[in-house]
Amino acid sequence: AQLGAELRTALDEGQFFMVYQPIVALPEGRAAAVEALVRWRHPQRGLVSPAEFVPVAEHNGLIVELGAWILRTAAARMQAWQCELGPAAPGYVSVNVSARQLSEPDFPEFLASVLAQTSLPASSLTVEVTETAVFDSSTAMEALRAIKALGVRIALDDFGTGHSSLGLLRTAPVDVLKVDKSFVDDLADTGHSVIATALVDVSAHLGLTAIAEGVETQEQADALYRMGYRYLQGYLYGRPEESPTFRTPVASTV
Ligand code: G
Ligand code: G
Ligand code: MN
Ligand code: NA
Repeated sequence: AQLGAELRTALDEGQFFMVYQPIVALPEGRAAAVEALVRWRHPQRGLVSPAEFVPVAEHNGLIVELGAWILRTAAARMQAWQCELGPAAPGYVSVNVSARQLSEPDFPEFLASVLAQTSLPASSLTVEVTETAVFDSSTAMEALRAIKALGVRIALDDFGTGHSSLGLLRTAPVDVLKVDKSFVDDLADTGHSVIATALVDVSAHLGLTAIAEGVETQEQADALYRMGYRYLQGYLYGRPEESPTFRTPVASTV
């Protein structure tokens, strides 16, 4: 309850800020995209993890206002990079959207207004939703279709950790599959590596872009590349930072 009450103050006093982590395209090694992640600089507690406060904000409903701030901030930042860097800018920014936000009836309309206000092309924005958010709500599928109609891409985040359904990949208007870090962590395990291979194959056949998350070592990157992954994200290529620089290439060739 304490943290919940403090979230209101945090929004009013500007204690939140965004960090951005590169999503790298191989073999060139350029930053094809960035994922936007929120951080909270608490005046007493220091940095509080979103793993801690996002569920609280979901519960008390403040995620709608916080999520709106996150989308506006990330879209404006992406637009600024496009102006400053031109073709050297990442292709799109990927923003996490919570189940509660997605279930707001006017969410697609809100997204459209953010694009208009920031002059960001719809194709430069992707929203990340979890499979659970899509399954748990009767209106999520409708929202996804409306988002898609704007020209905004949709990524299914943390794939493989929830009630993963391959059927969902076919029926939901999904463009990007983010394969959860848990598979990448343990590629030495045959079961994990078989699933990671299956997911990149399914993605290719369904016309989805597969992104492997949580890549920390060159060995993992090499193994994922051999499986067919061409988009990787993780500490190996860069931590989430307030002001990332998009040097090319970010990655060494596999
Ligand atoms: O960045 P980090 O690993 O600390 O994030 C922890 C968790 O918080 C992850 O599940 C991530 O998806 C979530 N998260 C981070 N930033 C955002 C955000 O801007 N919006 C939402 N809804 N969740 C976020
Ligand atoms: O749930 P979601 O995938 O949005 O959350 C991404 C989280 O993973 C963020 O908190 C981010 O900081 C974290 N992260 C990104 N890359 C790595 C990595 O290589 N290793 C670890 N341990 N965490 C990572
Ligand atoms: Mn994510
Ligand atoms: Na994820």
